[in-house]
Amino acid sequence: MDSYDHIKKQDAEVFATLEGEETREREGLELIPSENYVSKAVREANGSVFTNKYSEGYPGKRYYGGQTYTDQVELIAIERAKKLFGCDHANVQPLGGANANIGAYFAWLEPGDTVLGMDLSHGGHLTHGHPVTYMSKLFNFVRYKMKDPETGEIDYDEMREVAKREKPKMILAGYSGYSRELDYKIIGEIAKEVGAVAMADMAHVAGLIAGGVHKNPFDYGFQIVTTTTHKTLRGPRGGMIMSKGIVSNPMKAPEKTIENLPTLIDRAVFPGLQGGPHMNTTAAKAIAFGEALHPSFKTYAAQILKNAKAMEEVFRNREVRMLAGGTSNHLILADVFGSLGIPGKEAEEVLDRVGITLNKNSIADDTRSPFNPSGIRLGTPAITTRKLMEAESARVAELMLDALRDRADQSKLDSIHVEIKELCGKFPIPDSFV
Ligand code: DSN
Repeated sequence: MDSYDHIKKQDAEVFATLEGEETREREGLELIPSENYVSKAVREANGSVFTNKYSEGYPGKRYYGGQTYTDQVELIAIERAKKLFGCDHANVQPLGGANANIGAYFAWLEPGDTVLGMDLSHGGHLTHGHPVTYMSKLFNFVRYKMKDPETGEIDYDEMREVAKREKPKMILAGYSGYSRELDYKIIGEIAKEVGAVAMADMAHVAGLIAGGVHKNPFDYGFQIVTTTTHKTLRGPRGGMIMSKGIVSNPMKAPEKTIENLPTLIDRAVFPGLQGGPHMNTTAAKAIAFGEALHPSFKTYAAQILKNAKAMEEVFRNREVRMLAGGTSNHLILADVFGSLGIPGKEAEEVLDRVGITLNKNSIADDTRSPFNPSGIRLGTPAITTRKLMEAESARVAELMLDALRDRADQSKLDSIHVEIKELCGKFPIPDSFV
């Protein structure tokens, strides 16, 4: 356990929550596909003195004094991000993935403009224009879907048709509940045909792209790529926007052209959307990007996929329906209501009781409510960080399905919980990844 000496001395109430969370993470398996365990170095940076500093503006152009080291650390983060993803520009200031997406919209779109994105129940994300978001009131979001939820193939013909009809200013590739890879080449071509900017929200798969096991949208003509820095990328909670184009002085408003996207993005993030960036998080991002540039990250990314495949095989053998017919990335979306008669909410609760954390999730065209949907979503980034391999991943999938089957039998659940704890003991959360 981390020492947290000062917190312990000063604030017993908060200390108790830290202690509880640390035990929960140590003794349970994390299968939420958007979560991961960061290294101690990332956590140290996140809790560092940089949290004290205001740094509105950009390196060399700040509105407050005392920026020698904040400038240095932000430049390190930017250079590493550019190297990792092969682009001209990175804005590392977005406080999260939602801010990154909103910043990208504000950089390029005018109110009333149309965005073509993935249907939300087919895997798209809230920030891609769900009716509950403010963005959906500002911009007009239209949708593309899977052709067939059993294979996961996207209906690219329909995408082209909708794009020609609706004339979007932006086509958005990205998802949080889709288990295949998108065809960036076709999406990039469609965007070009209709004169739209191609933007990828790679939040879920950033680590897979950084590790070279998934394609990089920048290689297929995409102009903007947003991401979170946690999830598969294994950094601190935060966001980032990358682009191709001319990087120029963010203090001067440029003409609205594709080439000027980097500067349009900088100005959209600050002063357009945010105030002071969180420099402690920027330092932690810099460290995480350094870790992702290390050769070992390629092995990590490849193992995430192998582990997901091992779990997929168990689900298939036990005849549990998987959306998109399985997985080609780090996540699986399983229709537990359709296959096992267990609603997603109950499945999540049963698995929590045996030390397995995942989340309930809507499935394509779900008729159940989002709060008690038909599916569960699970993924392998965090267990792969713990160094579980295919055999252990398959065993975890077996134990999950056993727990769901035997959910009324407490003694069976208890023995599954014991096995999960033993597995956690054998595969502790590492402090360092390089
Ligand atoms: N909340 C994230 C996820 O779990 O996919 C997306 O923002």
